[in-house]
Order: sequence, then C-alpha cells, then structure tokens
Amino acid sequence: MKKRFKLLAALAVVPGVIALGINQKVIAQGGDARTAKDAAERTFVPPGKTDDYYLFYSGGHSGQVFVAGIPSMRHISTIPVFTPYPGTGYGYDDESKAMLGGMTWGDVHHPALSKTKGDYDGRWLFVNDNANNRVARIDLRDFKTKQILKLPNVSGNHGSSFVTDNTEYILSASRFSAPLAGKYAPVSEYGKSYSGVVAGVKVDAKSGKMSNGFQVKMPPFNYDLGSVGKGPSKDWAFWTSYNAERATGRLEVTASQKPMDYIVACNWKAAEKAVKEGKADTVGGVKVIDPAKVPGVVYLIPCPSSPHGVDVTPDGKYMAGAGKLAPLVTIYDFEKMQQAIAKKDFQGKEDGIPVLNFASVKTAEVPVGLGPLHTEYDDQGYGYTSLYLESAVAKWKIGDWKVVDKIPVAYNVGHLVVAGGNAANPYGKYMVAMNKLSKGRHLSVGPSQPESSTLVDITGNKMTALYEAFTEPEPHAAQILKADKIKPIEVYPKSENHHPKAIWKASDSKITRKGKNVEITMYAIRSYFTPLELNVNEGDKVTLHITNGEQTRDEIHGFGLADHDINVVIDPGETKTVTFVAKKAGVYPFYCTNFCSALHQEMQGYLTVKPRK
Ligand code: K7E
Ligand code: CUA
Repeated sequence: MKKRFKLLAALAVVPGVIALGINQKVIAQGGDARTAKDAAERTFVPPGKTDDYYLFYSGGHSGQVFVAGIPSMRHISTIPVFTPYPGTGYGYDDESKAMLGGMTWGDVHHPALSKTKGDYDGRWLFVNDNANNRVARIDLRDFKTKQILKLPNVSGNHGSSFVTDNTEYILSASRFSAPLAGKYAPVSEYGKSYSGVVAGVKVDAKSGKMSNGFQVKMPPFNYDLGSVGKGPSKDWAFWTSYNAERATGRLEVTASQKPMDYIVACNWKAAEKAVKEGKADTVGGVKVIDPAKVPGVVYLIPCPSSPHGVDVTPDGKYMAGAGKLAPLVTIYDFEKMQQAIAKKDFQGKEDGIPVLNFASVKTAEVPVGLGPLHTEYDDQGYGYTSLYLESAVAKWKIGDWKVVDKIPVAYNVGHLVVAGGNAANPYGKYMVAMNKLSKGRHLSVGPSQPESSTLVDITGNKMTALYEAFTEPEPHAAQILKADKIKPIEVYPKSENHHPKAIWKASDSKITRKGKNVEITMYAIRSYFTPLELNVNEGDKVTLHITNGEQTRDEIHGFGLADHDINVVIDPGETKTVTFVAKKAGVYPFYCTNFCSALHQEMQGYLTVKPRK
C-alpha cells in the first residue's frame, strides 16, 4: 500500500518533466516527419470551399459545443447548450430560458451522435452535463439545442452520453456517489447511505425526445467513463470506475489503496426487461433496479491501475480498459465474459453484484506507454490510445496487441477522436488529439493559455501530424461526422412555424393591453420593426412575440433592448417570445443586433416607459 502511494506521488510530478522532453523532440523533428509544405497542402481548404468533416467537440465548463471543419480545423460554430450565448440569442427568449432552468452553466464532456444500425445517422448530437446531472439533445437539422433533461438520483453525470446501436437509449453513470432521491446524509455515512447510479435515458425514435428510462443502484464507487457494445455486445454498456475503496477525503491517496478497481458491465436490455416486469422500485421519480435483488443486469470486472476509459472495438468483441497509473491497456474478451457469467466464474461480490474472475475474462495487455486515458479505433483494425503523461498517442493492432507507432502531441493529451470512431464502421483517415496543457503553442495571452488540438493523418504506417489548432476551453471528447451525412436547413420554412403568435405581414402586428399586461406581436423584416414605438407604463408586464419574416439565407434579425439584458435573435422564418417587466420609467432604444442590410443601422425603435403617479 505504501509503495503504491509512492508511485502515485512520483507520477503526480511527472507531466511537466515529460512534456519538456517531448518539446525538444518535437522541435528536433521540425514537428513532423513530413515536410511543412505537404502538411499545409493537405489541410488547406481554399476560400469558397468547405471541409470534408464536422468536428463536434465539447467545451467542458463553458457549457457549449464547438464545431470545427476537418481538415482545415477552422472553428465554424458555437452551439450553446447549458450556457446563455448572446451570439445566437440563446438563453434570452422565454423558451430557451425555460430550458436552461435558471442555470447559466454546465460542464459538457462527451458528445455522442445518434446512430442507426450502429452507424452515425446525422440526426442528433447528445451531450452530458457533468455538474448538474443533465443531458441535452442538439438537432443537427438546425444545430440548435432542443431539450435538456434532468436525471434524478444521478450525482455528477460524467459517464455519458453513450448511444446504443439504434439510439434506443443514452447511457449514463454517476461520477459522485450521493444519497438517492436528493436526500440528506452526512459524508460520514458514505459507505452505507451513498450510492452510484447507472442510467438509461430513453430516446423517442421519431422525435428524439428524451425521458428517464431505467436506473440501476450501484455501490458508492466513482463511475468514470464508458462506451456501448457493438455487434455481439450491442445489448451491453461498460463503464470504468475508481474508488473501489469506498473512501472519502483526499481521494488521490484514499482511493488508491487497492490494486484493482472495476469495470461495470450493464446489460441494458436486461434492465429494460426488469423494469417491464415490475422488478424496479420508483426512487426520485425513476424506476430503479437493485441488482442485489435482480440478477443478470450488472457485473463487475476487475481492472488494474485506476482506469479512465473503457472502449469497445468496432467488431464488439473486445473492451480496452486504460489504467491511467500503469503503462498498459487491459484487453477483455466479450465472449469470455459471457462464458464467465454462464459458468458463474466469480471471484467475489460487491453489494450483491457478482465480480467476474479477472484471469478468466482478461485476454491481453497492450504496453502502450505512460498515462493511458482513452482509446478510439479506425477502419483498419487499429486502436489509438491517448497517453497523458507521455504526451503522445500510441497506435496498436487489434488481435496482435502490439504497438506499431507512436506520435508526440503538445501536450498532455486527454481525449482523442478518430473520424467515425464510435460507430460500427469507423471512417478512419483522421484522428484529432485534444490536448490538456498547451505551454507556449500559441501567442501568449496571459495565464489562461489557449488550448490546442492536433490533427493527425492516420492513413499511412506512420502517423503524421498535419495541423495544430486553437481549441476553445475546455476540450474533452469529440465526434467526427462526414459532412455529406447532414444537410442542415438554411431558413425555417413558414409552413413549419407553429408559434401561435407568428405573423407574416407588418400590418398584422398589434399591441393589446389587459390591465398591467401588455402583449405585442412584432414583425421584423429588412430593415424595420413593426411596431416601432412600444409605449407602456412603469410596472407593466410586457410579452413580446417577434417574427422574422425573411425566407432568405443568413437574413437574421436581432432585438437588442437597452438596459433590460435582452438580446433575442430570430432566424429567418422563426418566431420568439420574450417576457419582461418594465421596471423603471424612461426611454429605451431597441435595435437590430445582427447586420442584415445596408440599412441595418436604421433598424431601430423605442420602448417608452411612462412613470406611474
Ligand atoms: Cu472523458 Cu475529460 Cu470527462 Cu477523459 S474525461 S480526459
Ligand atoms: Cu435586421 Cu439588422
């Protein structure tokens, strides 16, 4: 035990040292084996041309998702999810404000694309909020957040979002254990009153609407990161965990006492069946399964060295568990796991959950290098594992379990993403390393160093670094989608606008008053609002519905109102509502915030608030 703590202490100081070593190596090699000219040509997208792939990367505690093009790595869009964003007016109109539920941030970690038959279908992107136990759905038809769902019982929704083969479920796991149903219990009761949770969020196949499906009550470990099965393992999902010690306090010490932690294997089909058969209890409003009473839903698989990622190979036959404190990835065989379950080949139990015999399910170890975190796979039978401590990515062959190549990245890579990497049929070709520490890779902008990502060509025997891009903070996971998989709309067709207060000509605009309630239907078109004078009394509650009557691409109008913290942005064909109280007498200009025409600057009017006597 003591020895183990020494190792940890040593590792804790390693990153800086290793990063420096790699720094010199990178410079010595000129950054890459190939010429700069070659790399520049292969990432150059001429003006007027567009990229081949979308890169969706999570913005961590910015609460946003960022979109870049590959191979140019240009940042092309910001999709606000858990955070208001005046750029698109998100979080300022009534509907998006209600969706945010009074919160102004979230912690986005793992975006996941919807799938049909295991492959990305380009319909939706789901993302989790590690801080506030939520999951959101972005519609890729218009790149807008459409729903935010709260997961009761789940404390710290980190192990999410992982999408099943036909988007039946988004699977999630709690990072922090806590008492279920939001109850109180002191930390001293951690071992007996706190629980972890594995959750299945049901997705409606047609609308994408999410609802709480099943949950499984788990021992008070910290569940980390997962992936869903594919092919033979498609009914299963896997998560790593740490803190098998069930410890509290300084976890870097207290939760690193045991040589093994666990990987959770959950049969989501069996969980769904158990709920249907009435074997679950309602806790916090959700059907919760107690695995001690319902066997066959979850198993634990021992995994060495505080694992971080567990990633299923595209053929669904193997699970790779990256033990961040050992220089290796442990490979498990799904077939052997099935046999161990059938033969009850268990080495113990945790709260009634069988622990599979490690020796029976482990099939290989890949000596990848220092600090392995996450693995992704290409279309050629290779795995790519990020090495945080070594600041590198190791490429290894599935089946041979041998490392064939390694590439330095700057620095301390966390997640990495291969194009199509979580699909049954990955695209391959590109890999992006999302680096955690930057250290002088960009012009200095002060202590908050710009983050960076490395675009790597993975088509040859040797990986080739092509480009290093600025990445908005704080990058975690990402997904890469072929550009031709989606065709986003460019205006909202009038026929689809079902807002009850939509109007399509200026003469239909009106102001109605009922006591202190003033309702205004407003029309916006180049380059004026109707009405242009909004006259109300101090203390009135104003409900303003604004329709953008344009049906022309990129003809967006904004409604910015001085001193009221209001900036509603309305896309062509859209209607939005904003409600506010005219608290203070005075005169407040409003104007269009989005440059829409040569006479955009003239698009302005007044809200007058008359004092009450
Ligand atoms: Cu997926 Cu960044 Cu949440 Cu690993 S975590 S690095
Ligand atoms: Cu409308 Cu500017």
